[in-house]
Amino acid sequence: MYKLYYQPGTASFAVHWLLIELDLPHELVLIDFANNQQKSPEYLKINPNGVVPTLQINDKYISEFAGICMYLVDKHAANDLAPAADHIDRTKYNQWMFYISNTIQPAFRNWFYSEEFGTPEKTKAITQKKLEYIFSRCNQQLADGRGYFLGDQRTTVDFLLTTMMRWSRNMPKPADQWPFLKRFALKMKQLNSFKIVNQREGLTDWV
Ligand SMILES: N[C@@H](CCC(=O)N[C@@H](CS)C(=O)NCC(=O)O)C(=O)O
Repeated sequence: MYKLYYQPGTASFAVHWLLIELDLPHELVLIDFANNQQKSPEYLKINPNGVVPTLQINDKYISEFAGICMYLVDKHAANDLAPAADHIDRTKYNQWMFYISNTIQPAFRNWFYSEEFGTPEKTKAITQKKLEYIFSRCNQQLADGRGYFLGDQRTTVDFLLTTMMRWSRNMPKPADQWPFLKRFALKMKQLNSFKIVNQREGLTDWV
C-alpha cells in the first residue's frame, strides 16, 4: 500500500492522479500548508526539502514528483504509459520528463513563490514571459495533429504537463489559450481518473 503525503492541487496532484489511473491502493496524508506542516520537524524527517509530494513505500520515503511518477509507471503500467528503458523512444520520454522537472516546474515555483526573490513583481514579469515561451513550445509540439505529447499514445508526460497547465489557470495568459494545448487539455480532462482526483482533492476550478 502506498502512502502519499499531499496538498491539493500541488505537485502531489500528478502522483495522486497516476495512483488513481493505475488503480493502485493508496492512503492519503494531508500536509497542512496553512500551518506550514511541510516544514515541521516530523515532516522534514521524511522529506528534508520540506515540500510535497512524498511517497511512502514500506519503510522508504521518496520525493521529487517526476521521479515518483516514473517509478510508479515503470513498475505498474507495463509499457502502456512509458517506453521501455532500452527503447529508442525512451530518449524523447526522458527528455520531456526532465524538461518538465528541471525547467517548467521551477518556473512555476518562481511564479507562485516570487516573494522568495525579494523582487516579486520583477520575478513574476520575467517568469510570465518564460512560461509563455514554454507554452508556445509545448503547443508547437502538438501542432502536427498528434493526440499526445510524444505521439498518439498517452504517456506519463501527458499527466505531468496537464498538471502544469492547470497551474497556469489564473495567469494572465493560461496555457489552454494556445489552441493545440486547449485541445489536449480537454482530452485529458475527459479521463475518469482526472475527474476522481479533482473530486478527492476538492478541486472545482479547472475541471
Ligand atoms: N522538486 C520538488 C518540488 C516540489 C514543490 O515545490 N512542492 C511545492 C508544492 S507544488 C511545495 O511543497 N511547496 C511548499 C513549500 O515550498 O513550502 C518536486 O518535484 O517534488
